[in-house]
Amino acid sequence: MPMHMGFRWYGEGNDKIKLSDIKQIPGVTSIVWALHHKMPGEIWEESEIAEVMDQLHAYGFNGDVVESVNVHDDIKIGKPTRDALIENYKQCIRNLSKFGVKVICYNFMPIFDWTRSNLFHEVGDGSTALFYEKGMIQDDYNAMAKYILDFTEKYNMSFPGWEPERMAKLDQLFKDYAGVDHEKLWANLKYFLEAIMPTCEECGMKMAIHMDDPPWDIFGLPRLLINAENIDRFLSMVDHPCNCLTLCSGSLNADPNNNVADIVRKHCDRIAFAHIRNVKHFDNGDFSEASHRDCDGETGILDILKAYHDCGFEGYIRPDHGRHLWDEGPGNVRPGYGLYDRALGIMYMLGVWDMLDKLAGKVTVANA
Ligand code: DNO
Repeated sequence: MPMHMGFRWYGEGNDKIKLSDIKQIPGVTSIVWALHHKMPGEIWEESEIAEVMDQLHAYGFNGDVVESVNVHDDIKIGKPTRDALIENYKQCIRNLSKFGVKVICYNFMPIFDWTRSNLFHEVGDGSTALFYEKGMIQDDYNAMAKYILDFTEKYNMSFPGWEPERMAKLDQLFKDYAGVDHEKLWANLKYFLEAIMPTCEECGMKMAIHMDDPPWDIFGLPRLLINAENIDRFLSMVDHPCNCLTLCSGSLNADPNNNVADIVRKHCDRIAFAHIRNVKHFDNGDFSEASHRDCDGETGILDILKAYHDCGFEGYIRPDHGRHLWDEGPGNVRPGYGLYDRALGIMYMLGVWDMLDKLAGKVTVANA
């Protein structure tokens, strides 16, 4: 069985890109989706899941991968309320599995999901991309959050992991996390995973933790999924086939010391979901996102794809953030999630993959 090519879609009424657009990109079989109106801790009801699945099936896509079912802060902090919230999480796993979902992507980053200082940075060729200016993400978390939240408010959109309801309580959240250092966070992650593994096993669900983005502590908050050593620790801490990775090449490679291809070769059987994103580094620690073409960044896209191919990867893979091209700009595109560059990324990835198949004497079969 080959790997499954996916495309992230934010849902009817929440994404300008239509399923009929995605259908025209060669090779896509899987829509990576979520119920974006759900707050962390809420149960995803069967009727809500069924509605999305019907939309996907109407175009012949599967909805095997959900990104993300977000984990409530109380679980990450280790508050007494966590047990009830974990029960709700288990119910989400059960409900999703009834509709064929096989992989849940999630993250265990305190307070903030992915973090950038500029959502539309000029790349130099007329396109724009997400940008991280190290100096801007140092002390003032309120200023950073304000930049993101002003944007989402202005353009009437919400970003996953940046729910305004949570962000409104930012100072309180920081207080709640005050006692949570790296070791405490590891312990709380272990507690969460050990509690849900039996349900995952029962349901055939793989939990695929996303890498921390960027892969270092920010604003004094600990981050765990940041390098090969910590990935080893994570996988052995709960050594269960349902405890898997969303190996995000761009998140990890924001730290140029990380070699993603080596991690693929070491842990291929525990990678349920692969995100392919390319990053260009600057000497002062800033980084910009780049096209998927290997030589446009320093992530080693060709080595990574070769590693997946050599390992016989049969999981799900998707292009990650793309640049904003042509008529895409603030107001008409979700930052990082335009149509064009991700479609180009898919063609690049499939071009490489098909050639690797051919060199290995395998026949590539088109999707129906
Ligand atoms: C950003 C994404 C992340 C990812 C979550 C997973 O574009 O890669 O927001 O979905 O961290 O929980």
